Amino acid sequence: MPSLTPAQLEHFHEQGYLVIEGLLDPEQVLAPVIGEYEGVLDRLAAELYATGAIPSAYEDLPFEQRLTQVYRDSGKVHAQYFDFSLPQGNVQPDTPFWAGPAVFQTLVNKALLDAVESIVGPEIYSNPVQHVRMKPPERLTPINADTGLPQLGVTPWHQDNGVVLPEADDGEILTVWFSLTDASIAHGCLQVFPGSHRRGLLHHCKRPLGLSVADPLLPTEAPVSLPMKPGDVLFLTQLTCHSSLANVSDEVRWSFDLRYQPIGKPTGRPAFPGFVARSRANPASELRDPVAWERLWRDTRDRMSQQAEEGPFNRWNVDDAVCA
Ligand SMILES: O=C(O)CCC(=O)C(=O)O
Ligand SMILES: [Fe+2]
Repeated sequence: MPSLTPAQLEHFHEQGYLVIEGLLDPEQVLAPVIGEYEGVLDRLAAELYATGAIPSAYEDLPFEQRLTQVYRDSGKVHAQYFDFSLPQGNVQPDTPFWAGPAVFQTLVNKALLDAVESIVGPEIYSNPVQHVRMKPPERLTPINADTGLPQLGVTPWHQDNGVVLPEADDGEILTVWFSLTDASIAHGCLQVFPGSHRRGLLHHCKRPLGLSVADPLLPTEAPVSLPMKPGDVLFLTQLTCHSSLANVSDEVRWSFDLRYQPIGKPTGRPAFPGFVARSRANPASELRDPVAWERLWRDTRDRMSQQAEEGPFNRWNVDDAVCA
């Protein structure tokens, strides 16, 4: 059942974003995900310890401190190890990813899909552009030797439509962002430019921090910061300009960003696998098996690692004058 009220929908369509507080139950929905990732970190720490990359597996540290310490000792942010997506290039037969059952249950969570249904309609496809982002305290994050910047830090201003292919331009891909930990301003929460979705797709440039809206095109009014608690959920249109702040706290900011769209429309990233999350017209087509979901990603990894690159993944030209 669609769950957003007319007033909430109006806010979403007028402003280009909407925060629903307490949509996900932290105990019932988020705790199993956190538990699952504890096992993933355990494996990463054991692997790095076995190869001598870290001096201890830090079994006694709580999750966040352990993650930060493992990244620091190894000099590397192992983001791909935890992500439920693949890199856009150089996929290897053993490229790590994590598409576990607790993650899957979150993607098809009823309360989440009820809210999504209010915007996307009753035929809902899980778009494969999705990430877990565990952003360590910035002062403890290993530096990228090429750029001199933290290996994982602020996300620059962008529109999600800008990071996919033009095939998705006419669609309605809804971004769903939530945090498993406190995402205050100090933790590096998201920021948006309200109403920016009405300006169409803006030119993006390749920057050291990632694809970002060309500076001269950015709105000049003040952005709005969106501090959120675990269980709160943010919805963004595919054209809403957003970014995230640096994590200047002592804790990890640990978020999921998911995307949903009407079934049958291009995803903007055809190399990656999506699935039917909800279909009122054809419930039998819904994917309900977490193992089958994991297999979709494993098969994709196998295919991509055997083929020449399946690019491009976006439309932007590094030489464009507006990016100079
Ligand atoms: O979590 C972040 O820092 C950025 C998230 C983002 O850009 C998104 O969810 O689309
Ligand atoms: Fe984004």
